Amino acid sequence: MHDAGGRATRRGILVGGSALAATALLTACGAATGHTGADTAAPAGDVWLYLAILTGKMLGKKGYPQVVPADFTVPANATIHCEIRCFDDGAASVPSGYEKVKGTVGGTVTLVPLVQEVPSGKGHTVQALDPKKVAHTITMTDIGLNIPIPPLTAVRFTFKTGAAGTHPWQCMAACGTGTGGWGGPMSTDGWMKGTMTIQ
Ligand SMILES: [Cu+2]
Repeated sequence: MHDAGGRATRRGILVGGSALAATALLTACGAATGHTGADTAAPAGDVWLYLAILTGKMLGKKGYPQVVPADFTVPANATIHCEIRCFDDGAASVPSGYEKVKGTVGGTVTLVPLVQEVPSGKGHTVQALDPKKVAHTITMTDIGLNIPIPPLTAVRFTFKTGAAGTHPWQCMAACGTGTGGWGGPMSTDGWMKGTMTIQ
């Protein structure tokens, strides 16, 4: 399932013809230990993690937004600088509380608008989003991490990992198909749910 999704993603991007999105995607697929971001400085030894959120339209699979990669690995006992570029332009309803940032260093995320698919400016730092402006979340209940993600935005934050283990994540914004928007990608591994492995 994950492999099939990944192949569909890469094919969809190439068909879509978006070089910028493809660049973001390839970066995301690197899943990023030790990769230094070109546009943001980090202290040596810190770890970068890049994720992208692509739309069903980009992927050629209507109604199926996808976090790419949905399964990713980060080192144990490390400081992780994460950027999630959300190319989705629409919001979805989110249960009360999931619009709040939880589990990051400082309890905040920095929101940088995407202009022509590229982060533009320094953005602004928040502890929560307007609940009506959440497109997706990456939520790991077991470690208390909740990252609300608005449309067409790069979300930047830092978090610290503990011991090795696996942690499932689930999007809590009803971005899928079917009743209440909780079907399709929301209930399918590799799309709006996946696993973070700490090793
Ligand atoms: Cu979602």
